[in-house]
Amino acid sequence: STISVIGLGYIGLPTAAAFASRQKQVIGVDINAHAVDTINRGEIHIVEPELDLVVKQAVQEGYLRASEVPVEADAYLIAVPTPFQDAHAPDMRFVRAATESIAPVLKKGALVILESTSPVGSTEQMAQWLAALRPDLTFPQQAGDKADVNIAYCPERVLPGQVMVELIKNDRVIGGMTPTCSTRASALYNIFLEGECVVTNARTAEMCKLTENSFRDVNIAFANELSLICAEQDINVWELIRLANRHPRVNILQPGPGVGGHCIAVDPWFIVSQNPQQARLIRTAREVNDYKPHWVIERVKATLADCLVESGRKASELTIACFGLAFKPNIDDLRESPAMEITRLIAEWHSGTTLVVEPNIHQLPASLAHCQLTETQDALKHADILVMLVDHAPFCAIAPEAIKQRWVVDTKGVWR
Ligand code: SAJ
Repeated sequence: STISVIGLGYIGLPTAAAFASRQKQVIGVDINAHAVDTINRGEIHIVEPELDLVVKQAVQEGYLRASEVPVEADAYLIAVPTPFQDAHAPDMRFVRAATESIAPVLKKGALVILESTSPVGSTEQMAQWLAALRPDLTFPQQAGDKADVNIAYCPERVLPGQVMVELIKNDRVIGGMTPTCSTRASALYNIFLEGECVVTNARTAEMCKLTENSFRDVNIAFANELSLICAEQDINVWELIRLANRHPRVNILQPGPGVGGHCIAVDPWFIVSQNPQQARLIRTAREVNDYKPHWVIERVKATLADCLVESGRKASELTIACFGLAFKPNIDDLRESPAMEITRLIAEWHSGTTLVVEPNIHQLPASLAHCQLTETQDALKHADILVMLVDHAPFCAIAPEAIKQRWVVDTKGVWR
């Protein structure tokens, strides 16, 4: 039997590789020709620990290949991005395009699984799109358990940076449109899953994914709000949280420069846009977290102002070094990264040099054309102001004696 994964990004490629590593024939499909060529050479176009080896072996042994066009398969997994549009409404264009691309090759007996984070009702919507394009087949919304095609929503919940472990170990929520859909989807994931398949319906599974990420967002917002309060009250927020967390029922997360990535900063909006009246706390948490980068910029500006007064130099003579661009530690993923946004705004406004240290990339993105990418030692030597944005392991390892600068804005509390 053949498994086809549509969308070979941070989720699709590891999933395709996991099936292929269990000796299943997997065809990965992506509209990005560069990704397809790279994978067919046995290489990867993203950074994720261990993924390169698994893909290399799967391609060499002939279990995994990539294609730009969908082919006939027994099971399809759709793992394409679902960003949001203006006013934070989910943008389902990629899911729709992926669904429509498999419709012509869909055969009787196929299983279609949506993995992309999606608003409640998306799986039913996908089934309707398919039914409209394939009147010759029956679907669960019409034929229930007797449908020619089975459909389920099965969200991923892997943590970037630990995908290859979490993909296999985490429990998986399986939301079939019918009990047969759930049974078939569970059997499919059990090919590589060591965690448990927990069965529910499609709508609950859709909401479950959104709930998990909203829970985390609300909790990070709590920590970020504390960091603003503590700055006003002259209290070290990291010490405060350490102390409060000694309580057996308190477990506060860590404040930072804001919330990034393509999940936590996005998914809560799907709940808010569908339930604007009810989702008040979830919306406020998003606003608190989205405000944090702007607060950090204000801190940098205030620090520069102090530095000007004390040093008697001009702003154009001062160098600011930003440590970290990624959306979280020890990865290369810059998507929706608050550190990127902060660095871009600093570089736009600062008349002197802006240095960037990001050990996980080799070239600065175009939006940071005015900055210079450099190494830690160089930045420590030349910068007047240090801005700590991402607690990458090498940054945490910098000895306090090595930091001679008096002017430090530390959003992660690692150089305190
Ligand atoms: N962050 C903080 N403070 C913290 C924890 C995180 O500021 O205490 C920030 C990070 O720096 C980052 C953002 O939050 O900017 C998100 O990072 P994360 O590690 O919380 O989550 P992601 O986006 O890498 O992955 C999340 C995970 N969801 C949950 O933990 C509930 C992952 O399991 C999901 O699979 C993933 O979203 C996804 O794809 O939806």
